[in-house]
Amino acid sequence: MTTKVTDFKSSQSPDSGSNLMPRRALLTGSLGLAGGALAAAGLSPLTTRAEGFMPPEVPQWTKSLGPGVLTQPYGQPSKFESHVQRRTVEWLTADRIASISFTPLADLKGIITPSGVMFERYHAGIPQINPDHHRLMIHGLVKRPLILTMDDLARLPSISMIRFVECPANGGMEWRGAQMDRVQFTHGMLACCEWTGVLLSTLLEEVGVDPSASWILAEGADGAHMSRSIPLEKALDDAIVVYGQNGEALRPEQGYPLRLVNPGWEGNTSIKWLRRLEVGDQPWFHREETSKYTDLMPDGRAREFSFVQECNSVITSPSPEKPLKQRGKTHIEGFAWSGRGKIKHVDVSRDGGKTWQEARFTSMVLPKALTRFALELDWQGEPLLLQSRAVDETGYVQPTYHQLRDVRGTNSIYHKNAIHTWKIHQDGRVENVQFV
Ligand SMILES: Nc1nc2c(c(=O)[nH]1)N[C@H]1C(S)=C(S)[C@@H](COP(=O)(O)O)O[C@H]1N2
Ligand SMILES: [Mo]
Repeated sequence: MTTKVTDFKSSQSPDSGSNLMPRRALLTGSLGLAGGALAAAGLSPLTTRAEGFMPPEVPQWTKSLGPGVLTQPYGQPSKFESHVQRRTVEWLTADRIASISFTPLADLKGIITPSGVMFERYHAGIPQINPDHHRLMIHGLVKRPLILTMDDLARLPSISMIRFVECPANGGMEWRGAQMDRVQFTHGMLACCEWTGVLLSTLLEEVGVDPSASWILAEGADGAHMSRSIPLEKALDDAIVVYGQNGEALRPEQGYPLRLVNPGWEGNTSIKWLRRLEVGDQPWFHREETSKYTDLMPDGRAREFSFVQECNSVITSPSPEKPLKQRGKTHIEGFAWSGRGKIKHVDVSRDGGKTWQEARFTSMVLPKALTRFALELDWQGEPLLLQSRAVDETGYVQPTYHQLRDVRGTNSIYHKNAIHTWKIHQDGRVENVQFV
């Protein structure tokens, strides 16, 4: 066996590049030997795709020196991962200044969204803010109005928490029947990061809130001056004024140097580039809570201040981006999340909701955070209608499209959390289908 391996190595010509493909012809000639050696050792390739890249071959990168330290003072993902990127739906917005890009959910590992691929939503582009010049003003119904610098904020007690941020327009295109061809577009206005900053309640203690106060206005320093009214109750609960994301400073796209994060609530309320907090005794009824971010109900009335992102889930593999490449054992994987707390359990159906099986969690189960689930699948080429249905700790069950439309009609844009269906074709291709 050892001799054979040595023979095989010495039989190869030197490879000029690190790519193995040019040697493929050579390898094919030697495969009988390699295959024989493997079989003798009780080994066989797990997939047919492994052919031609099998031990005992030694690839070029193992026989040479690579780039040294500080080749990239700030590291980047491997070039082979360049398909993992934000993407936009071109017809969705007229201009990239006021637009949205989507998180590549199908390629995420674990529950943390890397900062570089978190979805971005701007109403006036990204302001380039010098943190030394940034100020946060807190005023209104308070005893001691304050203007804080970033240094002032750094001196206050900090806290870190892993929480999702989701735009309530996530899935909105599907309300009207647009069947997007990637899970990135059906569900990718969603991300989950570790956020570090100061609890808003800590700041409110510093300024001393007047007993008559009940609402807070948060305003951004971008050209849109984007603003939302937040009930004082949320501000005193878990709202956090954030300067850190996934172990480093916030990214400019995410609000550098300072943003609000309202865990579990409409992403729209998590004001980026935060420059002003005003304490008042009623909401301000600004643009983003009247003209936008309300839900037009079937009776013609509009639901407003629908803050909570209700329980939702989606299968990320298989998905249009992750077709089934071969028959046999694999597993179904996805994300579940709820703006009301922890996920209690997730069921998966292969037959469009007729029968369900409980999935298992493959990550930590944190409140208001993405949670991963998985279920084994032994696929023999039969067509499937895959669905996931999440239940949160309040007992809320993710609705079907039918149930959601019964209550909300067809005029909504926001808060679509219906059970999603992927059709798996016999060739393993995955299609987005709306299935009641
Ligand atoms: N100042 C400001 N804050 C903002 C926005 C904005 O355009 N300006 N967009 C909001 C919207 S609609 C969403 S969904 C979230 C998205 O956060 P992200 O861009 O970090 O993903 O930011 C919110 N905060
Ligand atoms: Mo949003």
